[in-house]
Amino acid sequence: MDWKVFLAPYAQAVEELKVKLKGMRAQFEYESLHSPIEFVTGRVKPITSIIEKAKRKQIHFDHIEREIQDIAGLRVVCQFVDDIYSVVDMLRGRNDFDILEEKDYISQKKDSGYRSYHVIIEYPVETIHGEKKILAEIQIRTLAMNFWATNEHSLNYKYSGRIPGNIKARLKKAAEAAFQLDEEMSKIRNEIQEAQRIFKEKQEKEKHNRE
Ligand code: 0O2
Ligand code: 0O2
Repeated sequence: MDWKVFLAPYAQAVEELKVKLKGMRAQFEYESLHSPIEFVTGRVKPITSIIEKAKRKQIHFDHIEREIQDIAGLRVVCQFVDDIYSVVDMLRGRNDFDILEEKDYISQKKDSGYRSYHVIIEYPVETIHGEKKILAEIQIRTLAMNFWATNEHSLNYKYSGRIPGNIKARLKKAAEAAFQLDEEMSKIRNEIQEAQRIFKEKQEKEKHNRE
């Protein structure tokens, strides 16, 4: 298998979707509105991870395109839990891709403690051989969920997926703390946004005075 050729449309999709999702954030800024998007990242799954996942899930190489949904992966990180649902609504309203599946690991968190909202899309990429529809996974989560998932992911890597029991228990506690943090921040959301608005106005005034 020529991986470079196989992965090319995925790399293009990730770059295009990053521009599009970052563009949504920029539009909120132009209109001086609170952006439900804090930042956007994207990656093409490393070849070794694709092979490992295919083996683990017993997926034949001919079926990778359909059965591994996160070869192209985008991540949208939000400040507040409500923002996640605003982003999901906006994704549902777009005409440049089709949503195939939504996985709500927020109301139904995973056993590990993982929380996030996943949207699987079918995205058309224009190639020199015509249109190719590929699958991509958009993970939408808060800063707190992201902090937890990033650390848990590193530990999983360190322990090759077999995290010792005592650390697992700590991670579950940390997941509960992250959940509480999201709850508290939602409760004082208006206060936080007011503070951010005042800070931004002050910055803009100072910039204006300097020019
Ligand atoms: P900014 O605002 O100048 O930082 P790229 O191709 O470089 O645009 P890529 O390859 O996805 O994007 O880069 P990466 O390193 O994965 O990070 C993507 C963006 O997310 C970067 O911003 C990071 O600064 C931002 N980012 C990552 N972690 C955090 C975080 O914890 N908090 C915040 N606020 N931002 C974070 P940009 O797009 O380069 O622009
Ligand atoms: P990566 O690139 O290392 O993040 P699965 O059978 O669960 O492995 P599936 O069926 O594709 O995979 O679906 P799922 O669980 O909806 O989504 C998979 C992705 O969600 C994972 O990708 C992670 O990015 C994230 N994820 C799911 N569960 C957890 C978890 O418990 N902890 C963390 N940190 N992330 C999680 P990969 O394949 O692990 O790849």
